[in-house]
Amino acid sequence: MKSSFIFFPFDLFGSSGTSAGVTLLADELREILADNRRERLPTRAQCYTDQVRLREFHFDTLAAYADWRRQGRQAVRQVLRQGDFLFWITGNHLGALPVYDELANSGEDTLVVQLDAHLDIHHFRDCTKELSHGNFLLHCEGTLPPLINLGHRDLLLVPDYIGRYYRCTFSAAELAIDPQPALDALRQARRGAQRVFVDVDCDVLDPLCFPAAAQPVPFGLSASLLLRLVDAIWSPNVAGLMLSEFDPSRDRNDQSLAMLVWLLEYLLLRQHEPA
Ligand SMILES: [Mn+2]
Repeated sequence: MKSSFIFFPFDLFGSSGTSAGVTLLADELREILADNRRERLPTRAQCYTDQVRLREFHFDTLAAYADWRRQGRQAVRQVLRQGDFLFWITGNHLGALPVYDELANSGEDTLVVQLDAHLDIHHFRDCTKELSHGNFLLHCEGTLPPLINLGHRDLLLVPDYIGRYYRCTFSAAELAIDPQPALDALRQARRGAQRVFVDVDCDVLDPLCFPAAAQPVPFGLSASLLLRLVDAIWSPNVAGLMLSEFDPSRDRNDQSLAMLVWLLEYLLLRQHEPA
């Protein structure tokens, strides 16, 4: 199985500036692959270097945006049809909507595990009804796949409303007190689903360890807890990873960039290194 990276620098309707994060990560990945190819000594990276496909979108003109959702869906469909593992790297979280559109109506077979400070189903008086990065799940074309949220910090939404969209949620506060119930639930959930997608919004992390989130929210996850959760989800059924909300203009000494690059290389090894 190959790994297909789609760099989709969409950042309209919230968190403008995150498109630069997508471009930066695309440059980093190309550099890593080129470095790997130049190396003459054996490295672990050899297992994935020739298994990576890379495609980069550009939204430099108004016209390029006109058809963003359909174009995104097409790219997702193509990757999944080829049987590749999908790495969907996008600007704001709304940029993941084409993936959700493609996964809609697939029933119980497909599970999405979101790591996100927000439950993106906001509907309050001061929220726009128009599509935004805070409500985009309400705009999915079709029935949403079953969702699990990890790490939200929501203090407003009531459980009945959340339950309409999420199979279950584990807030950052619950995870801080005891992550075990979430780890157990993930291991069980991944066995029940034929396909699992992991959707990481960078603001799930604590601003102390990840300063470059476009909308920093306090009391986030530590990097090591993020790894524990990802490990609990990871299995051959995981078919894709979405990544969003990295705003490099807020970074400190490339600390957040280094974390994302490390995570991507780590996941490539998990995908391609023989067990
Ligand atoms: Mn978020």
